[in-house]
Formats: sequence, C-alpha cells, structure tokens
Amino acid sequence: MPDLSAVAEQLASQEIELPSWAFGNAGTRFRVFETPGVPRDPFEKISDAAQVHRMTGLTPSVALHIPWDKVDDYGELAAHATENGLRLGTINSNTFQDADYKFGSLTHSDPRIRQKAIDHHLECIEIMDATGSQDLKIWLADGTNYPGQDDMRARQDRLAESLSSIYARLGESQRMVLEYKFFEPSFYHMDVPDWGTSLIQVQELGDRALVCLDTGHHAPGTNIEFIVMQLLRAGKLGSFDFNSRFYADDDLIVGAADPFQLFRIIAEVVRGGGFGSASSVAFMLDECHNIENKIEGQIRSVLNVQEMTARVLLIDQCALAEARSAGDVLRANEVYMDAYATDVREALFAWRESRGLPGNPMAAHRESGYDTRNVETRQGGRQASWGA
Ligand code: PSV
Ligand code: MN
Ligand code: MN
Repeated sequence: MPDLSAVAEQLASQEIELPSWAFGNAGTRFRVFETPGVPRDPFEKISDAAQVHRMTGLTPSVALHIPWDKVDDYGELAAHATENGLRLGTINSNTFQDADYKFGSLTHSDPRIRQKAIDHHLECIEIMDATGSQDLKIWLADGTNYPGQDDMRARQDRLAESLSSIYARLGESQRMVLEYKFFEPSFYHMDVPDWGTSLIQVQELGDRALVCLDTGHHAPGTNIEFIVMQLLRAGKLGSFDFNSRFYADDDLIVGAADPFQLFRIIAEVVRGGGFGSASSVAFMLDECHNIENKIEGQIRSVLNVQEMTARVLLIDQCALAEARSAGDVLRANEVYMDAYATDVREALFAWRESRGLPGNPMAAHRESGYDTRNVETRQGGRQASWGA
C-alpha cells in the first residue's frame, strides 16, 4: 500500500464543487429518462449535494444555474446550504434557451437582445450578492451555422462590449469565468470556441476575469494539459468544468473515459500551483447522469478526481528532475508512469477513516438508505435543465 502520509494535508485541502444540475433528470435529445426520487426544487438538489459531501468530505460547495435554480429568496437557499454544511458556489448564466437568443445573446446585432442578455448576467450578479457566491460563469451558445451568415469580427467586438458592462458590475471579491467550447450548438463557428479567444476576451477586462476550462470542450486529440499549463502560467485559469468525453460534449463522469488524461491534467495543475488552499482555481464538475444513479454518479466523480490527485502527488519529483536534467527520456517517463500506475484506493480508504469519513463513500451512501427515502418521499422530480 503506498504511503500517503507526506501528502495527507494536501489531500485534505482538496475541494470540488458540484453542479446542481447533476442531481436532476437529464438525457439526450432522444429521451430524458426519469429517475425516481430526484429533487423537485433547488433546495432538494442542495440536500443531495450535501449527501455527497457527508460521504466524501470533498464537496463543500454547489454551483447553481439560473433560471433552472430560480427561487424567491436566495438568502433562504444560502441558509439551507449552510444548514447542510455547504455553501453556494458558482452562478451559471443561461442565454441558450430563450427564443430571443436564436442568433446570439451577448454577441447579438440587435441592441435590445444584447441588453436583455447583459441584464440576465446582472441579475446573476445580484444573486451572487445574496448567496455570497464568488464566481459568475459564462458559457455562450452564440455562433453561426453557415459561412457568411454573420460578421464574425463584429460579433467579437460586441462580445467584448457586453462582457465589459457585466464585468463593471462585479463586486471587489467577485470573479467572472468565461468558458469556451469548440462546437455545438453552433456548428460553423462559435463566438468563444477556444482558450485563446476566451483569454483574449478576459485579458481585456481585468484581473478578475479568467478562463474556465471544460475538459469536454476540445477537439479530439487536443493536449488539454498543455492548455492548463499555459493558462496557469498566464495566471488566467479560473476554473475547471470536469467531465469525460468519448465523442463530443458527453458530460460523462470525470476520469471514466480517459483516466490518464485526468492524471496529466492534474499533474499540470499541481506543477503550476493551481492546487491547494493557496490556489484560486475552482475545481467544478459539469456532468449529467442520464442513465446512472445521480448521487452515486457524483460520488464516483469526486473519488476519481481524488484518486488521480493522490497519484499525482506521489510523483517522485526529485527522480523526475534528475532524469530530465540527465536527458534520460525513458527514465523521466517511467517516473511519471509509476505514479500513474499506483493503486491508491486502499491507502485512501485508510486516510478517509483517519479523518472520520466513511472509508468507502459509495458503499456508505448505499447503506445510508438516503436514496430509498427520497424515492418514497419525493414525487415528481424535475428534469435538471428545466429546473424548478
Ligand atoms: C453546454 O455545453 C454546457 O455543458 C457548458 O459546458 C456549460 O458549462 C454547461 O452547459 C452549463 O451551462
Ligand atoms: Mn461546462
Ligand atoms: Mn458542455
């Protein structure tokens, strides 16, 4: 069993934010399957997130999506989170479901629609004021489907203008993170398709505007860890949306499709100072559980991140540095791969128990009867994306 004692405190500093939408029903455009016992409102989503935190000790915050998580009183929602041992995290805006946004939102050529999209973000910031949330996350569906459809450059200029009105409203301790995605729902061009565009846009705004990297939003074969390294180097990596993809924006459990990629990403995070209590990089999940149990899906996800983090922390940095400076290509690779190949599950079991957590969070959740109670008491749970 590997010895985790040298990295025990680092592991204890890990925090992963859960997405409220992971707890509701989700699906594809073909079918949304209903799961008995899913939350009926944002309060119940938070209760489910709290269950993940009780089992794992890893998830003290939960991200909201507006308007899916719209409530009358956000102070009450924040109090509910506190009572359940959580805090409210990132506020995600939504400018992709209103009919007005057919041709864009923050990039739209019609100033009325642009203003409507800006106002939505200002409302999100008001919610942040009420919940104490630190981050506003912007993901835009904006783009075009056909060459010549619109002036890509003018759209970029309008985006810059819209973002600066939103940025101007942020409080001193609040941040904006701009997420990119290379395609979908726009298929010819997306207005924020890549980290370069996101970086250029946020750089114009100021220190509190940063990039959000969703691991599922790159073309196949992209070296994501290189992007992580570069953004950290520029001091511009604000947050992660962790998930897995086999083909497109699959939103599957992080670490499920390509565990080695997750290892490589976390290795660059640690290398670049993006991990630990001194870092301001937010580790979030952005996942949907279409066919699997939702709370278990979240538990599996955070355990995958934790296991991979433990393996990364075990990289023998001295041996690695030595091999690198000696130009010993294969020795350096071997040191790296040795850490990746280390089975940390048993050691993490003991580490959790030593901290008063269930050694096996998944088994503890199953034994807790939490899901069974919800199936009995919650009737008519909602589809995640249509919220309360
Ligand atoms: C759409 O691609 C998306 O999955 C983005 O990744 C956002 O982060 C998420 O939806 C929630 O808006
Ligand atoms: Mn995302
Ligand atoms: Mn996505």
